[in-house]
Amino acid sequence: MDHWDQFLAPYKQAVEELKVKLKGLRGQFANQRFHSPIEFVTGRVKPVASILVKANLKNISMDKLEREIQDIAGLRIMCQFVDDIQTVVQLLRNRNDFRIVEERNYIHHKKPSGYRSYHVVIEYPVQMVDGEKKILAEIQIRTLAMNFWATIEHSLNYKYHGQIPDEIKKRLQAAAEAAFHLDEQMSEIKDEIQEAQVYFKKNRETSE
Ligand code: 0O2
Repeated sequence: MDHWDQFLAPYKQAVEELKVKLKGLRGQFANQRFHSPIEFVTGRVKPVASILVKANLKNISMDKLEREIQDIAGLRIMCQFVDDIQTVVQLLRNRNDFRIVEERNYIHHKKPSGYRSYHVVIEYPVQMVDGEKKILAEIQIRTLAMNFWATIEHSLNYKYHGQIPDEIKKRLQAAAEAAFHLDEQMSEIKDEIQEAQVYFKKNRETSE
């Protein structure tokens, strides 16, 4: 096993475990026939190249990676409605299998790029063969519209090596506002949408 495999092993374990746990929450809501505040969950371990770029950018020495790069293990929870985000955050606060270290609300305080999301940094204990290892993981919680925007902006950032031309930047900022407006509109007809979803699900179940 090389140095990076060894370093990343607890992070890989944590991402797999957390994906199961968070997807489990979604399943529990579905079983109880409640609206699930969780639409879907994804997770990834940050690639070594990205860890090195971030460390370089933020002047973080190799011995401080574990503490200072908080999203080596990253989970993402997508929600249908903005209100669902607080419900999910509360669900996370109520758990006792990890400890919340920090919360960053980029919904009330959007980033200059237009980025909106709620970040929760947790300390998660992983059971390894040589004992328990506590690692940091970042859970990003956002609506489907916020996720759509962030995914597009992330690929443009990659394409332009972090230097998106001003004209495109402006369009992205406007698109972020449009996405937020879409979320607001959907929230206004939330009850109507949820009723339709329950009706749709019932009908599908009886016809199966
Ligand atoms: P990747 O490829 O997603 O892993 P900083 O990076 O300094 O802004 P910090 O302290 O690392 O911030 O924490 P923050 O901002 O809570 O979390 C960083 C992560 O949030 C990023 O990870 C992205 O996933 C997401 N993010 C933050 N700002 C933006 C943005 O403007 N646009 C998009 N698309 N995503 C953003 P990485 O490491 O950038 O990359």
